[in-house]
Amino acid sequence: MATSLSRYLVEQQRAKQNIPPELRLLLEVVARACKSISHAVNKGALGGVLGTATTENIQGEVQKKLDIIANEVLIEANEWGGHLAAMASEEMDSIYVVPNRYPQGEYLLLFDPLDGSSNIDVNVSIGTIFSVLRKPETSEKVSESDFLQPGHAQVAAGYCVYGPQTTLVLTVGDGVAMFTLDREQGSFVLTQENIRIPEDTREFAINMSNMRHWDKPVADYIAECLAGKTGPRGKDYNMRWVASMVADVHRMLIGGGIYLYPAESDKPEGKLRLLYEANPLTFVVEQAGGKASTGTTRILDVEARKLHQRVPLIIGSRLDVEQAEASIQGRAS
Ligand code: AFP
Repeated sequence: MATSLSRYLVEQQRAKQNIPPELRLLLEVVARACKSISHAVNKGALGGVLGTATTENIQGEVQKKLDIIANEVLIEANEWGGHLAAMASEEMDSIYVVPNRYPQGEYLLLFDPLDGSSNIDVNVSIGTIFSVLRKPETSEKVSESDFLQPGHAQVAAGYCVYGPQTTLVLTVGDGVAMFTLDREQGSFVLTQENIRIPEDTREFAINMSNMRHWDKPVADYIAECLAGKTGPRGKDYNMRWVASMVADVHRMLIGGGIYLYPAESDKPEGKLRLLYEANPLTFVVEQAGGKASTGTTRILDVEARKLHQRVPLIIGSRLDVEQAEASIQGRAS
């Protein structure tokens, strides 16, 4: 019999005591919200959800209607269950504290409700990324500083890709499991456990049109990949760039590869957000045997100083990330 997400979580808790009931509720609610977002994405033009809203988010990016819808779905689904103290999102300037009319729980939830917004209207894979932290015991009244924890403090993380299939990928710090949405049953069904990323691959993902903004070590590393079999890396690489990190990272989770969004001269801090993009994807990738780095520091050890902090990101197959790090740090690889 197929294993549903609920059954998987219950059985994990029974065997390993690693998913207390509040965390299980939280993960089930996030999955339910992803199901609703998946339905909205699927309806597309028929649901009137495509196109741009009139608002901008904190990063000055014009919001798509679906960015706002996905954000609202996640907030509404999660605010009343008693499992959360507060939430933070790419689409909200500051944190959303659970209203007084509901009980407050011990967890904090961060999310990018819809990663890859530029792909919404053109029917290319997009996704939701989420990270779960425990509210620090020292804090009585929840505040933004409670969210500023290093990535290694995450208790759970994952993402949902809305592509040809809707796929939920999850870690609670004990390996990575993947669930596929069965639309007829209306539930996520376990389709792969103990996912491992191939250690060494021939595929990279980077936005080549930004080449003129890269630091020399990054440019040199990519030039070596492009040099192919007769170059220093001794193999022919393939390149992909979906422009939805969640889809690019999912591709490498299954087939291996390396994704880079480095610091660039016009984006010295990088483009991606530490707390709700880089950290959760890194938690998943590390749990699958991969690696993620700024080029000099493990992503999960980066100090979080502000909610919407950006970070340069190199993530994927272990050996490839180590080679990119070595190039950037001027070590022979
Ligand atoms: P949007 O969600 O604003 O489209 O950004 C997506 C993203 O953060 C990441 O998912 C992509 O890999 C990357 O940005 C694409 O960046 P470019 O637009 O520079 O290619």
